[in-house]
Amino acid sequence: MTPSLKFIWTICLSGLACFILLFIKIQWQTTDFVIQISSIHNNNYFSSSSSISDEKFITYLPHSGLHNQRIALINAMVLAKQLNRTLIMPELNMGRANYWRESKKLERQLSECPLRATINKAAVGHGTSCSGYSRYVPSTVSNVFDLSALAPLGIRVTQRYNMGLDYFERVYGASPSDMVYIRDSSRFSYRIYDHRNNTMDIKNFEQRIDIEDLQARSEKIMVFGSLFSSFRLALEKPEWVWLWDHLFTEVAFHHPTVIQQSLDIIGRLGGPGQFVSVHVRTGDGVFKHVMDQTFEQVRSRLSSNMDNNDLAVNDTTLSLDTLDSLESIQDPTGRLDACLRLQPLNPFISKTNSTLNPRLRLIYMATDAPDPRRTLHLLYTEFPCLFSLSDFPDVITNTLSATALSPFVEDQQPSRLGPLLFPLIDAEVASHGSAFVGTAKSTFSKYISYRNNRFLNFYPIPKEL
Ligand SMILES: Nc1nc2c(ncn2[C@@H]2O[C@H](COP(=O)(O)OP(=O)(O)O)[C@@H](O)[C@H]2O)c(=O)[nH]1
Ligand SMILES: *[C@@H]1O[C@H](CO)[C@@H](O)[C@H](O)[C@H]1NC(C)=O
Ligand SMILES: *[C@@H]1O[C@H](CO)[C@@H](O)[C@H](O)[C@H]1NC(C)=O
Ligand SMILES: *[C@@H]1O[C@H](CO)[C@@H](O)[C@H](O)[C@H]1NC(C)=O
Ligand SMILES: *[C@@H]1O[C@H](CO)[C@@H](O)[C@H](O)[C@H]1NC(C)=O
Repeated sequence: MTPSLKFIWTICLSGLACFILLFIKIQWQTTDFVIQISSIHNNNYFSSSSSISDEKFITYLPHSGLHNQRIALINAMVLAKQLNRTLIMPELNMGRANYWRESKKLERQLSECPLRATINKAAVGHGTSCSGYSRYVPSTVSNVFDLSALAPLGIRVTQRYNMGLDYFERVYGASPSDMVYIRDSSRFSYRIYDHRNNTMDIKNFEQRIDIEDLQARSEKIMVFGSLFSSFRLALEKPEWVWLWDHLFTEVAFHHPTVIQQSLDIIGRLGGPGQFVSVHVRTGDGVFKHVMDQTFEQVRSRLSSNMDNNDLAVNDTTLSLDTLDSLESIQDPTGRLDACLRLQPLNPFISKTNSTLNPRLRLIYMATDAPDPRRTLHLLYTEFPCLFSLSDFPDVITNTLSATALSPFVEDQQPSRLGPLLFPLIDAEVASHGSAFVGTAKSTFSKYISYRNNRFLNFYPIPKEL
């Protein structure tokens, strides 16, 4: 027995040593990262780093809202893996969306407009060549997204620190012959297929590109135009389908302020899985239309689950006393306390409170509606235990006053990034519901839905809401 014990000790000790080495390496990399960030404005920083290596790269031009940028990023990560190239991640725009433009124009806009916007707002107004960039807020990708899933998958990424036209020459020492451009002249110009025999439909794209043709290119840097759209990649092989889904689930918003503030709200809602969540998109015309549909689904989810348990309770059995006493509490904090007292103690352990009317279920609503208690008051009347971010004013204050949110905006006072984190906090809280109902066709809802599935896989919750 002694030798095997010795063996175990050896394993443990070498494991520990590896861990320490890894830790030191991570620390070192972190420091390195900080150095890179602090020298964003130092144009010469990278010029010496262009090494003679056979490493090859891909990159693309970002545009549109945050969720669309995220989809493009995930498409690019899958391509990086398929092509065994390092992905040069362009900056993320956390602010108002810029529009898709044909590659050459978009490339020029990205190189000039964000900077111009910080100098002179009028230079990026309507009718200028920079229209659409007045509220562009760049950030590094890792500042916003959790990229820890990439390394174990063998996906290499690096951050692009500015969008200058001479970037590849300056940083990678690339000459024109080292570059290959896959430009797009329309929003849906090319769809990329994962193998030649893939017969999936081209959908609304104009041109087909096979991955084999991209793999055959030997240029050092491959620059795509737009990579946005969930349909950009025609993936048929199970490993690529899996990869896309996996990245869509794992590459999550992980900004420290987002995590802290959403944990705060989740805790006050009784903890993860103690509430139902819903995403109600009201902003655009399209979404306004589906709002009723969303709530119809919430109603049916709430009541069908009660039915399943043979606990059908209709409005006549809803204790009027309970409702009255809840409605008399105007202050959201007091209301939340009262609602929490009605909820099942812990759905992870106990069954639903059999006397709880579905209308009294605790619900967290992520929404883009301004002042939802006023604009969506009918919903609050129907569901007295409905809460949203606006009911947590201290979270809002903390988020707004969080400092040094991004190396790109740290000199901005007040921080321009702060308010842009609200949607991310909404999404994070909603991901922790025991059930989630989203708004049809919203990419924002799709994100929450994937994250909610992930959460439920980690913490299986009894079938009822
Ligand atoms: N605070 C907050 N903002 C939201 C919410 N839903 C949508 N928004 C805003 O609306 C934008 C949605 O645009 P996008 O990300 O392209 O998703 P989609 O239009 O729903 O597919 C988000 O970036 C937010 O600014 C929400 O639940 N809470
Ligand atoms: C993938 O790229 C890396 C870095 O350039 C290289 O070292 C490696 O050999 C490549 N792998 C394959 C299978 O080509
Ligand atoms: C594509 O189809 C041809 C003919 O059916 C077959 O010989 C070939 O192996 C297939 N290639 C791939 C990558 O599936
Ligand atoms: C509601 O429940 C009560 C008591 O169980 C029953 O008498 C009544 O018919 C129900 N009403 C509806 C609309 O289902
Ligand atoms: C269940 O809900 C009722 C009100 O509907 C409440 O009186 C009771 O205390 C709750 N029970 C538990 C165990 O929370």
